[in-house]
Amino acid sequence: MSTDFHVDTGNPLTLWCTPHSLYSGKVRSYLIKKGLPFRELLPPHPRFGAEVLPAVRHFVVPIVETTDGRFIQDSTVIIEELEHRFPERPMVPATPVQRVIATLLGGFGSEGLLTVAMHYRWSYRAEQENFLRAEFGRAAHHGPDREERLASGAALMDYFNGFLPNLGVSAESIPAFEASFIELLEALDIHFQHYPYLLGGLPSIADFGFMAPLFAHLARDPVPSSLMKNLAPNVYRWTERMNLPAIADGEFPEQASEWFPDDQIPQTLEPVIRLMFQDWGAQLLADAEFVNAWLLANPNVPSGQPTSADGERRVHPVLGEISYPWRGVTVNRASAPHGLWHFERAAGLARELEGEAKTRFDALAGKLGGSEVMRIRISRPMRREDDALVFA
Ligand SMILES: N[C@@H](CCC(=O)N[C@@H](CS)C(=O)NCC(=O)O)C(=O)O
Repeated sequence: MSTDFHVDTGNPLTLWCTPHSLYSGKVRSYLIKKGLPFRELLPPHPRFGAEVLPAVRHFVVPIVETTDGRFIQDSTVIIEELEHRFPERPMVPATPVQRVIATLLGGFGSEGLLTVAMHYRWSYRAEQENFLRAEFGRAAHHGPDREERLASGAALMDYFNGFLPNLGVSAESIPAFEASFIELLEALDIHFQHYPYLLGGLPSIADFGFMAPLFAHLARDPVPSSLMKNLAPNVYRWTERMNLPAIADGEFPEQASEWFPDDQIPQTLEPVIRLMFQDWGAQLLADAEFVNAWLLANPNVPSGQPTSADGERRVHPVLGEISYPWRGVTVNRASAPHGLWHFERAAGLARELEGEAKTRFDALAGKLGGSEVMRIRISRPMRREDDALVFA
């Protein structure tokens, strides 16, 4: 698979995915950059219904099937498990501040930018209807009949389209979400003119998290793709680079294929981190307040119960409704524990920092508007278990 690095896994892994899926884009670029051989299969394949669905018990992608017959769901868990199995060429920074920042950015990409990605896919549906039908069709139907596949795509689209209000998209909030996205594109475009990846010359979990929204939706769907190409061509180029096996890029001939030295965070990344604290932080603070109140009102939730209000296992569990001020508007949306789970993975690492690393991280968070966010505590831990998010 890779031209400059290759891990011999015996047999290739299988990535159950679709080309237009947000979290599949994250795992695909991870497998490519990690140098792990894999093949892709899509849900219309008969083995999906016969073997994958009974194992995972959600109709969902991405799922990685390992050569020892395990099916792993959740893009973050997949990366964690494969990092454990294949420790060569690590994708999680080893130094303390970079590790916290990479985990935070990976979470921001994976969950904090979901609304923007879904907004540009669905609020502009009419302008990109045929493309979306074809893409959703690929996920639902194999075969040469074009009309049949478009019809299958249309049926699936109505289900996903329905997610939008849960994510806080409304006529009032749309201008704020679009402004936040354009600011992020601008900050990233400057950074990617200096460096090929978020943490320098080597991709990390930060880049893979960002690939979730920035590839399948925002770089591929016609309306946001045109916006990204015109406003932030370096970001578009990064999405291409992230799907190439080579780590080095000829545009940066002097760049060593490694993370920034001495645990540094470069100046060009600071505006991106500031936007993360501001824009994802507002949601995390509202989610944390809601979840802590919910846990107070539901003290007898048993360990292992899924983090949905009704206790059911869901791909995107919801505990209730939240409402919070952000960028001059009110966002009304579902409270999404998955975002807090991501955040807590980073916040837990931040709390373990000691000495000079702690001083440096606290100073960086303070300078970039993150002190209040970094104080968030959830009164009960959450974990992934049996392919679902549960209370510990
Ligand atoms: N937390 C999961 C989310 C996976 C997910 O949302 N997958 C989408 C496609 S990108 C899906 O299949 N959703 C089905 C559903 O939400 O019912 C992950 O990181 O893998």
